[in-house]
Amino acid sequence: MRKREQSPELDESSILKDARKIISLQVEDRSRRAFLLRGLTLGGVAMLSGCNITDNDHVETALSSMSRFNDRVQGWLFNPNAMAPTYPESMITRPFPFNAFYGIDEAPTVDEDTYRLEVTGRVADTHSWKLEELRAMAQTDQITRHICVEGWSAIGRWGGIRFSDFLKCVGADTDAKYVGFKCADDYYTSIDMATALHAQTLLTLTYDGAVLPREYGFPMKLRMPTKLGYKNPKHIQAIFVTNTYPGGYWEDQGYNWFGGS
Ligand SMILES: Nc1nc2c(c(=O)[nH]1)N[C@H]1C(S)=C(S)[C@@H](COP(=O)(O)O)O[C@H]1N2
Ligand SMILES: [Mo]
Repeated sequence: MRKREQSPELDESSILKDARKIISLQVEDRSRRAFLLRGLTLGGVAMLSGCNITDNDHVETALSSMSRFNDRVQGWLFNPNAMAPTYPESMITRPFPFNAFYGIDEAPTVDEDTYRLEVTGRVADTHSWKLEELRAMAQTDQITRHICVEGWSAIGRWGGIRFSDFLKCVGADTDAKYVGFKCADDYYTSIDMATALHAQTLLTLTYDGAVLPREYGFPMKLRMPTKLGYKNPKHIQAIFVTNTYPGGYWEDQGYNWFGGS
């Protein structure tokens, strides 16, 4: 980046506030996060990003490239063989909390009979799936903790298809970087391939032994106990495999993209 003149509108405290938001790390590791954020000064950001930060546009560019850098580091640190904790049935949170970017009454109603799951991008088989076809695949169950950045966590039991089995079945290019999701409520997100292939990543069709209820994401929620709540898309309508960064609903507003351990 080219050296620029200092802009008089430069407001260090508001930039640092944005920096903290954009570069924020996962909440499970609060002490490390607090440490990193306390140590973050504007000079430090400039040094780390190799940029002379002098106006807001450049700050924005530097910070989002740092955030992408941060995602890459988290990707390198991700251990595909490390399992998230599982819990006994007695620890399930009842009732399980609802969360979305709207109220519970506005959760979308998806019609079971006309529903088709679209699968596109770097896959050999792009046919659209009926729910009954998905239910006919091998199913597995797990009790794990869901952690939301809004400050709550809850233990629940989800059942469905191991996502790595599904990706194999559609002939996905597992060397591709991303798997993206589009949802019935305009929500969207995307994940790294290593997490997509993790043994605990499930394409879930049930909650607590029954068909996934409307509020928890009928007909389908991708459940990843290694990632924060907002990375777990509900009401999935389309899945695509790609090398082009797809972002996400909250990620595009500054939440960390990797969003997990
Ligand atoms: N389609 C869709 N998926 C979504 C969201 C959403 O608004 N729409 N919110 C996310 C967030 S922030 C959380 S914490 C969880 C909440 O899931 P729950 O209602 O089953 O608790 O869903 C995630 N997946
Ligand atoms: Mo969340």
